[in-house]
Amino acid sequence: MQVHHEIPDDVVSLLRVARRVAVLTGAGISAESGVPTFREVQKGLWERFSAQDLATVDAFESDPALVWTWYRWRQSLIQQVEPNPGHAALARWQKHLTESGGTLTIATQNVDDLHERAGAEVLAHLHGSIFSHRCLGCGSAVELPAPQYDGFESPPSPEDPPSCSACGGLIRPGVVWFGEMLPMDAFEATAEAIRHADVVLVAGTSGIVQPAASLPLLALERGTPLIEVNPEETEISEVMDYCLRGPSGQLLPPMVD
Ligand code: BJW
Ligand code: ZN
Repeated sequence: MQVHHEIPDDVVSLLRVARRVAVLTGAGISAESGVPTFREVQKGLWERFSAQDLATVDAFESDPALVWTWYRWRQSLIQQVEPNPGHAALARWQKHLTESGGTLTIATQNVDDLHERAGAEVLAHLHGSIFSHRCLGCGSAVELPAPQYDGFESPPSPEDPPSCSACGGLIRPGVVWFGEMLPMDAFEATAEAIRHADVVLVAGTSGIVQPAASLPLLALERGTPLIEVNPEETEISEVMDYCLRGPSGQLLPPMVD
């Protein structure tokens, strides 16, 4: 593992010749847009809670209004922020590689839509989408517009989730909670992209949450170079060939252009 605060020449050369790039992103790539990450302490109403307290079926079943309101607040916040230069750089690089006959796949653990809004195509949303909904009881998909709260404030009081018109069950966000399976097609597509890549880039993830955190390890089977972009050391830094220490919004544009 080599740790760098600037982009070393051998990374520049590696990226210049890469034709098949697989990217795995996490909450850190959206941090500079103003979307809070999971391992940082939350603010306001949510200060007392961690992702592990809220992102589970048990939490939703025992206090549906609390968990629902957390998701409604996050939907509203995400709608009000913009993609940052990190998202934009990946979108540019994807377009450039695709036009020249290569590929750049993006698999994200994020439930936001900032990669798409920056103009990128996302291969896999490993943990689902915060803007989709389904019934907890019968699984029917439900369309609900995201709320628009004032600024980044939480809603003034907890709101109950709506109930399903077919079975009366509670409507839940279409995300993957702890203890739930990841969508198999998204997981398999990501594994395939990493197995066939000639460079794997991991940006803005703590590498704590499984099984997503183990996906980059598939690159080790073929000795594919692994590059991490993160201001901090992570659970998976040790297996990386290069750890580029800094915010993705600052490091990705010069890596790509
Ligand atoms: C920057 C930056 C900047 C800051 N630029 N970077 C093996 C061992 C132990 C436990 C398990 C295991 N296998 C499975 C488990 C259980 C569990 C798990 O992993 N637990 C861990 C806590 C240990 N996993 C699961 O339950 C998964 N399901 C599963 O395994 O199913 C099989 C099964 C079923 C039944 C029984 C048993 C097994 C599902 C995991 C679902 C995770 N869901 C969440 C919530 C999604 C919905 C929502 O958004 O609310 O997904 S949790 C949360 O963590 C979210 C994220 O996608 C995920 C990953 O977080 P991420 O993206 O890495 O963010 P952070 O906040 O952790 O890190 C941010 C990083 O950014 C940091 O490194 C910063 O330094 C960096 N950063 N600014 C670049 N500017
Ligand atoms: Zn239902």
